Amino acid sequence: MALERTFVMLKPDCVKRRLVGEVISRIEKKGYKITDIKMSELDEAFVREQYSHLIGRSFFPELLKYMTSGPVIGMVVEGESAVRIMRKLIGATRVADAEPGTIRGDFAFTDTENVVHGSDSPENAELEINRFFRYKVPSKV
Ligand code: IDP
Ligand code: MG
Repeated sequence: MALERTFVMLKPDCVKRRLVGEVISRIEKKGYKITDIKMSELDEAFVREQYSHLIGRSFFPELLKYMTSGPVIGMVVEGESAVRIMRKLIGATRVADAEPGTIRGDFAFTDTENVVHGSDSPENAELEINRFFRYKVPSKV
């Protein structure tokens, strides 16, 4: 086991459906610490970078429309094996495969609008954290 950090993003449907507290509560109850958080709207360029592995797939236009449909909340989540274990808490990508008890298993009902994102490796976590938080204005206080 290793202390890790991962990037978790509450997607537009999560914010619209008022599931933010529920999802954050599950992350905290598992014992993880949220060490940074920001609400933001994503633009097309961001979504194309974040989901570059899916450009060309038939559902990409739908994914782009969804991810730019409203604000998201990005977080840095820290704890033991945070990358792998957060993916377990989140559940499978496909709604039919997401087990009850996982966030997607309990709340998602389409393959696209699946409530929450979690990085799939420590390397991608660092890339995704930098991508999401890079526009943050440094505090002068
Ligand atoms: P992940 O979010 O579980 O890591 P990825 O394969 O990285 O899954 O896909 C990113 C996002 O693209 C998914 O969370 C979902 O919103 C959307 N997506 C992935 N596969 C499909 C699909 O087959 N149909 C519709 N949307 C999909
Ligand atoms: Mg992924």
